[in-house]
Amino acid sequence: MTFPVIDGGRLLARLDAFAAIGGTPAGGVNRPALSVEDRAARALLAGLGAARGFSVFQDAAANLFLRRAGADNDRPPFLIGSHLDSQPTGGRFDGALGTLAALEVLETLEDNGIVTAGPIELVAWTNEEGSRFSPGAFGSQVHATGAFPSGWQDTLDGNGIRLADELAATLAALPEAIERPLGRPVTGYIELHIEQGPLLERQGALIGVVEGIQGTRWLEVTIAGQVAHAGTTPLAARRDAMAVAAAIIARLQATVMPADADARLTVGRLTLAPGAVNVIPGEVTFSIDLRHPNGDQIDRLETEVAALATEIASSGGCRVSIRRSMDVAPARFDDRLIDIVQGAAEKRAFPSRRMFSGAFHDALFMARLGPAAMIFVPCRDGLSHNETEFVEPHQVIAGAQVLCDATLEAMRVFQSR
Ligand code: HGY
Ligand code: MN
Ligand code: MN
Repeated sequence: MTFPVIDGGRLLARLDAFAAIGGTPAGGVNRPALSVEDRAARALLAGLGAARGFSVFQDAAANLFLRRAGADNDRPPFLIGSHLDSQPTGGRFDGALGTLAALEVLETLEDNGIVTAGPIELVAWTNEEGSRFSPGAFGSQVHATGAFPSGWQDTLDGNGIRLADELAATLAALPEAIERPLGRPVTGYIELHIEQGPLLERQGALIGVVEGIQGTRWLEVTIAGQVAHAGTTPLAARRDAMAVAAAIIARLQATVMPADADARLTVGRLTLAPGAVNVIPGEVTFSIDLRHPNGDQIDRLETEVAALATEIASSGGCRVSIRRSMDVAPARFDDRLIDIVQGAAEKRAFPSRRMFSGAFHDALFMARLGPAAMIFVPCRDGLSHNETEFVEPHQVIAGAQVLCDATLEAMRVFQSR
């Protein structure tokens, strides 16, 4: 089997073109899921695919698929891809790299007239980030489970805009896309992504052969106290929701991660009401992002958070309520596919290392449907979810080349049985 060389220049130019959609003055990208910017990126991707003769589909979750036919198109497709939505202060590579590298693979196969046993499809998943609408990995979860998360119609973004309305508008914005049913069988899935951490760079490795992803659980904690006058209310009479929230967050930061090197706890969003300088806050809501490689430990951490929040809230005369807004268990990838990725890196003499992912990805859900694996490339200083996110051109090209080689080998193994 020949393994064609991808067109690195074309891929780098594509990354620049997409980075301009929602591009920020600091050189990052603000392309929230299902926004006008997201729709513009989707339209550009669909247009590029259609121009190469790939058929364009989208499902009810607005997951976008570009399909390249194979010899036998009754076989389930092999999927490669990632996501186009970004964090508000995101980087130009998170998600876009894997999506555009997948397009580069399809075009390289087309340029070289390679006929695969079955079809291959690029997928751009809807709302991987979850920063505008919870939960994250929304599109891949709907694809893998065949159902929308319960209560999803009531989900609002920070401006009170409904997820359901933005989803409908996104579907309508791509009338040329053929509608397809949710959750169809796949032969396998490989996703290229930046590591978003420092390990590869520190060890001088070019390729991360990802063996699995840790679990993630998002909590929304609401503290209810009493709105009162800042000047006339003595300490003993205060039910200060902000003072209680601050005490809870300080105690969590002082205890959770120092006690367990594998645990990750982040408070990334906090809102309070009424928000006046001289009024004691009556209500505070804050997010907790909990992660751990071991699912049981996530349960333990959630129990700890609930107990600690209840104790501190009651001592401050406040009530506390906690709601889960995302919950994905750890996933282990397919050993055969991991070995194929490793083999592809070695064939190109790219230094590689095996590793786990601290970030969640759509591959989490795809691992429930069939063989899945991921390829990482380093990012400068391990920084991501940051506008200065950067990947060297040779690292971009190496990652896409390994994606192309591993995909061809995986299709040979998994699609010709
Ligand atoms: O939050 C995550 O792990 C992913 O980068 N969205
Ligand atoms: Mn991502
Ligand atoms: Mn991300």
